[in-house]
Amino acid sequence: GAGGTVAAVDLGASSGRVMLGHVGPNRLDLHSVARFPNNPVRTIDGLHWNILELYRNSLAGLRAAAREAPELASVGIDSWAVDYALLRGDRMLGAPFHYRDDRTAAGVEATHALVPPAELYGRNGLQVLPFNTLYQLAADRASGDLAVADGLLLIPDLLGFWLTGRRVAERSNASTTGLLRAVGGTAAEWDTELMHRLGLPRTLFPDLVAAGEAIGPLLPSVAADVGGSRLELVAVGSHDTASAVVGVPMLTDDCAYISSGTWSLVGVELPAPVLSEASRAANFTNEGGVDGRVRYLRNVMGLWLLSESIRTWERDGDPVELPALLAQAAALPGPTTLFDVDDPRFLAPGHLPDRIDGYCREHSIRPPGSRAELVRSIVESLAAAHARTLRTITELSGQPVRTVHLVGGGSQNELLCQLTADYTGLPVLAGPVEATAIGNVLVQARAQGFATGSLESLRALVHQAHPPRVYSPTPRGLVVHDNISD
Ligand code: ADP
Ligand code: LRH
Repeated sequence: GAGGTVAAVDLGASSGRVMLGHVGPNRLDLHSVARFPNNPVRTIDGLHWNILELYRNSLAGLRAAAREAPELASVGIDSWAVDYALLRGDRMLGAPFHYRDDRTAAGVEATHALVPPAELYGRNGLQVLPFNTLYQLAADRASGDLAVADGLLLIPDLLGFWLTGRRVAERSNASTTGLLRAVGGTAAEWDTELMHRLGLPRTLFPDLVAAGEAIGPLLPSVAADVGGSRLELVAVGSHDTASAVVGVPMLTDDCAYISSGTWSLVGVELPAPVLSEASRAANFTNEGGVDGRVRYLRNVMGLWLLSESIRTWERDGDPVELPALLAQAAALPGPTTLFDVDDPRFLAPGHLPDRIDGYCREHSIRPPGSRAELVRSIVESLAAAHARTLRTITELSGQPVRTVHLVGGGSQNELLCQLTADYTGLPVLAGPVEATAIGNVLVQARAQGFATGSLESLRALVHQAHPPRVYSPTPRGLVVHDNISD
């Protein structure tokens, strides 16, 4: 075919965007038609996503896309993982909880009392994160919310339901619920026995679809509003990290990736999951990817540490210019205070500069003084965590890693890219910034016949359209007081 045009709705934890992608045999052009912040809202019962605003902004973006490209063939939606809405009939039962809400701690204990963690890992292959969907559902069960619900949709599937009236669960995101059996391959199914043991009715969950399958046309009322009467919704890697990894321009199989945004997702792509006891002990995860691939990775706390610090300063009436602040941080002489970015105290929203200070005092290390020092400390500690995680991945998976790709918003952070190269001793290939939207676009384009081939050929197209920027490791004479163990 000669190619065509598709639209990606990509909702990250910090912002959303709608992008138009023109794809052909040798063509991949992308530009954004809408960008909007994603600001969660705390109400009396906890922290929620402003899902209606995200939907309204997504619709406005699709309207702009259809106006600009009347030939638009399809739309695909991805978002952050694990979160969901409960439904009764067609009605959403309250705004979805944010995964950083603290209602789930008891859910982890309650779940592990019913199914021991070692058995759970053998079934779902997931790292224990307190916000995995199954732990959130244990909290909903305890609160009684589950008793009044008859359906559940993960965030991208919820927006897809509002667009088309079709209820599905796309597999890559479903794998982050903890309720899919045997991730890897294209045959992963709901673990009905596990649901039964956890007291979760099978009927809550819609049927699974795979990335690349058509979901359906827009509802007439939506098509009239958006203006794209021929538009259909196509399932993509609806977990943003699944789409991001499709968009990583890896040309060889000795590559690791870091999807760097709110989180740093640090991992490799494998044909099958790693379910060893060592892997469980190191809290590595096996998430389902596009084309049955497995994302073997670990969540590292990520640029949340920086964005939440900035939010604190701005809330206190002090506007912050990120590029200027990063330049000041880069100009500081070392050595820097290194702290464990993955300490659980950093997960919840709040005053992160104070918490980092508290961590340092508790561990008898010098707390960062100025704002620039704090930023340097965050970025350098994050780079050190990237390197530690990559070393462990090589050990646990047996996969050699000679090149590190860093994609997402964090690929614009030169200090982070350079320090990641320095700490790993490996070349870091930075970009594209919009790897997630690119992966979303490419899976739709392949479904429409605008592109063909394996993920490898799609990635070659990404490499050609967005040649990554190379950061070579420098012998900085790093004093590695990296005494943090995994
Ligand atoms: P998410 O998908 O989790 O919302 P993104 O991939 O959009 O995250 O990345 C957001 C992050 O990118 C911000 O928190 C910020 O640290 C970083 N970032 C954005 N713009 C810049 C910039 N101009 N320079 C350096 N870093 C940037
Ligand atoms: C990144 C991400 C990550 C999940 C987290 C909830 O946006 O989807 O892969 O672990 O958000």
